[in-house]
Amino acid sequence: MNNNIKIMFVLPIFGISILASNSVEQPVSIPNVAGHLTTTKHPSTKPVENKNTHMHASKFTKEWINPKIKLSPPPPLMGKQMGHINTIGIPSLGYTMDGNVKVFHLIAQPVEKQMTDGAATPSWQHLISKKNLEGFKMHHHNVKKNIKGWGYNGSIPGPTIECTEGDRIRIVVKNELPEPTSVHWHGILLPNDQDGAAPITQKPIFPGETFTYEFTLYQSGTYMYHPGFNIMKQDQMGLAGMLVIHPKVPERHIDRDYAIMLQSFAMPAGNDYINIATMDFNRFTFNGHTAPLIPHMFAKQGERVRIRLANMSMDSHPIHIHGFVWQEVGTEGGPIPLSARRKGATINVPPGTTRDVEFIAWNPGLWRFHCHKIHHVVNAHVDVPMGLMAHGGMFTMFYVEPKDPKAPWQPPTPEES
Ligand SMILES: [Cu+2]
Repeated sequence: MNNNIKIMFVLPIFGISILASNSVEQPVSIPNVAGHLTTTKHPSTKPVENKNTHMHASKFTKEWINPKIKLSPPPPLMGKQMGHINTIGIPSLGYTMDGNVKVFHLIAQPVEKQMTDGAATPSWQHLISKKNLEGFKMHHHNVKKNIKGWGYNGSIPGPTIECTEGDRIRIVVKNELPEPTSVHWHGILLPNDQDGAAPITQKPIFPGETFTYEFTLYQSGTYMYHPGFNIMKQDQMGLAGMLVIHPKVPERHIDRDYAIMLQSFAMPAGNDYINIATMDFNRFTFNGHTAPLIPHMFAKQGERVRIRLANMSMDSHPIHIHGFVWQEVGTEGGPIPLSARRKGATINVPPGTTRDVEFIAWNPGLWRFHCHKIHHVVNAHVDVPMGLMAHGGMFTMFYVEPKDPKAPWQPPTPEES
C-alpha cells in the first residue's frame, strides 16, 4: 500500500490538520478524534481503530512548488474564444464536445506571473488628450512586481468558463500543486458529490491525480470556482476563476460583456511570495494585475455594456465608475428581478459574492473605473512620503469611443440614463 492510499483513509477525518501541521520533518502521530471517541463511552460510538498513526505530513512540501511535479503546458483550448466574455487580461477557455457534454480542462498548478510593471505605459495612456499632459509627465513607479502563486492553466485567476443554461458540462481537473486540492463550484445548484468540498463530498485530488466533475446547469448568471480543500491557504494563493452561465433566452443583447475577478494579496516588500498568515493585504488586483498593468475596457458610444465582478478576497470592494450610472442586474444568485434592480455609480462587492452591472455607453471619453477604498488603489503604499502618488491596485479605465468626436456633449436620454 503506498502512502497516497494511506493518507486517503485518514483524510476524511484529519485532512486539513495534517497538512497544517508544523512538524513537517517528523512523522506526525495522528491525534485524536479516534482517541476522543474511545473515551466518550457513548454507547453508539465504536472506537475507531486507526492504523495510520505514522503518516508523514512531509509527503506534501510546504514550498510553493514541488520540483518533482512536472508542470503541464496550458490545455490545447486555453486562449480559444468560444463565447463573448472578455475577462480583461486573462485568456478564455474553449471546450470540446463529447456527445452533448461540453468538456473543459483545468490544471491547478504553481504560476509565476507579472502582477505589474511600474515602468509600463498603461494601455489607456495614449487616449489622454495631449494638452492635458503639457508640462506634466504621468508618473508611474518604476517598481515591477511578480507573484509566485497558484492558479489554473498557468493563469491567476484561472480562465473564465463560459456556458449556457441547460448545458451539461464536464470539467477535468488535474492537480499539479504540491498538495491535495479540489474544485468547488461557487453558487452552482448541483448534486452534493459534485460540490468539490473535499474531503466532505469527495476524496481530495492528490498531486498528479485527475478528477472529473460533471453536472447540468439549471441557472444563469455569474459564478466562481475555487478550491474546496485547504481553502484557507489555496484561495489566498490565487486559485480562483469565474464561471459565467448565459441564459437560454437572453433578456437583451449585450455588446460588451466584461468579467473581473477581485483578489487581494499580502506580499512582503522585495518578495514575490504571498504571505497567507496576515490580513494586511497590500496588493489589490483586477484579474491578477494591479495598475498600471490592468488593461482598460472599451465600448463604442451607444453600446450596451455588462461588467461582471466576482470577489474572492477578504475585503469588500466598492467598485466605482465615472461618467455613468449603472443598474445592478445580477448577483451570485442569478439575475435580479426587474422590480428590484437598483441604480448606482458604485457597486459594493462583498467577499464571496458576484455583482453584474449594466449601462449604455452614452457618454464618450476616458472614464476612471476603480475600487473606492483608497488604500486599494495604490501598490503597497510605496509612496508613503506623501508626494504625488502613482496609481496602483484596483484601478483602470473605461473608454467610450465617440460616434462623432466633434459633436457637442449631450446629456443622456431617459433610456440611456
Ligand atoms: Cu477595494
